[in-house]
Amino acid sequence: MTPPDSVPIANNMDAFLMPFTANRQFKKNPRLLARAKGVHYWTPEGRRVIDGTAGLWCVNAGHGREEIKAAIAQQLEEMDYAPSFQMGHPKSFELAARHAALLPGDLNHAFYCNSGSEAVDSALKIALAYHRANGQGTRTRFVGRERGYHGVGFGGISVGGMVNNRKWFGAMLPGVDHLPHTHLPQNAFSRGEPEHGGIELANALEGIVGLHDASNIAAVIVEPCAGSTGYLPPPKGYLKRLREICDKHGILLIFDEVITGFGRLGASFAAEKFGVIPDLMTVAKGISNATVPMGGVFVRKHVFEGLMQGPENAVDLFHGYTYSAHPLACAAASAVLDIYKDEALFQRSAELSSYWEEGVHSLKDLPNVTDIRNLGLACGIDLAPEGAVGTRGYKAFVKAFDLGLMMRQSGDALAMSPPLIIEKKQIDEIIDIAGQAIKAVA
Ligand code: PXG
Repeated sequence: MTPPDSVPIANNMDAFLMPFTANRQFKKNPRLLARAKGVHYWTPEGRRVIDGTAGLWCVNAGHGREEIKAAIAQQLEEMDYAPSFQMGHPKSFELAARHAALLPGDLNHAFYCNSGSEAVDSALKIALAYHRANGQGTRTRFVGRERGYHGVGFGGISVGGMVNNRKWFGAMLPGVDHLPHTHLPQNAFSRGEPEHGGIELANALEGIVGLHDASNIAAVIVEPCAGSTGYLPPPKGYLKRLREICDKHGILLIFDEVITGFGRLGASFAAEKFGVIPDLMTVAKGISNATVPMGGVFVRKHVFEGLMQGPENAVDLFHGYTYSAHPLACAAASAVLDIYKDEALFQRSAELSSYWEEGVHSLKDLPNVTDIRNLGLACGIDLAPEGAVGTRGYKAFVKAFDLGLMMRQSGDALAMSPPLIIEKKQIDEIIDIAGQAIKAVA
């Protein structure tokens, strides 16, 4: 058959199986976005919606950046595509060198892919391959964390800890344990890093090591600040303690910085902010400002060198994607690095974070608000459930959209993470509309 004409069929939304969406409910009353610039979206009817979430935590430099557009257009003109298997193109090497220079410690080597999910599965595979190449092939187990989100590949859902993302999909990867999540009731309404429980929560890793023996454990993977589950900043000392335990037992530590990377926490990466260097780091989203899909795994020198021990003519890592280091993604990622630097956006995120903190905590006394968390330029707000879990959260999300604010909802937790170019008066507007939405669903 020949492809059909591109004439859209009015009002037929059925053909698109939408991801993470209540398809039938959505299609009865769709929320469509047709245009975006700066910190705003516009609906097809021309109604303006302020982007309180940087898309899905990804448009860190704001929408419609001319510099990124120009870089992508130029790359498209020069060369649309080139493979990265046994050949390469200059922009991929240039980008990796720029990322290495930005990253803390000796996270000096980059593997590229197309999404956060691919980054996570790639990191898990690199960890296994590294141990095997170093004569420790029994290290095959992984440790994730309850309420973790590491994308939707089989590796990612196995180490992840969000029950709805797991329960539909069978046995997943074998050999995975989970640390307890880090949301403690005694830390309610903390500002920034919570005070209590960091060391005890991290020490749970010793229990898992005691159960399986370190010689069987490949890696621990955590989000430095859990994002999708409603934004859970790490309690004080938690990440450092995890690092110590991993070091003691020769276990690789993976930070999933798909959300926390590229400025969200007011530093380049959480690793920099907390002074804890993981062995591997996964990124996506802000790496290309979401213009062209891209993900990556940054690895430390010892991991890279560990993979380079075979004969020189042998493939070092039997893993990669057709679109690894896609030229358009590399062009976009390089242009966005220029913007981050020229506009000092990571610093801007740090400078705005206390204003943001005041704003979000001003919602504390609104009806049904049971907890508020913030770190960097993002927050989570828990609402008391109304009947079935997620009902009140969904209503608040829809109400906010109707009032002109895009927020995220996970169950009855609301999350916000505006573009790093946000201005104070726009933060005021976000907080105002969020407050109205929360009151409206009381
Ligand atoms: N790791 C983390 C920490 C993430 O937040 C992924 C991996 C997967 O990335 P991809 O590119 O495969 O989607 C993510 C993605 C939300 C939301 O509303 C969060 C994500 C994606 C969609 C929605 O919290 N994070």
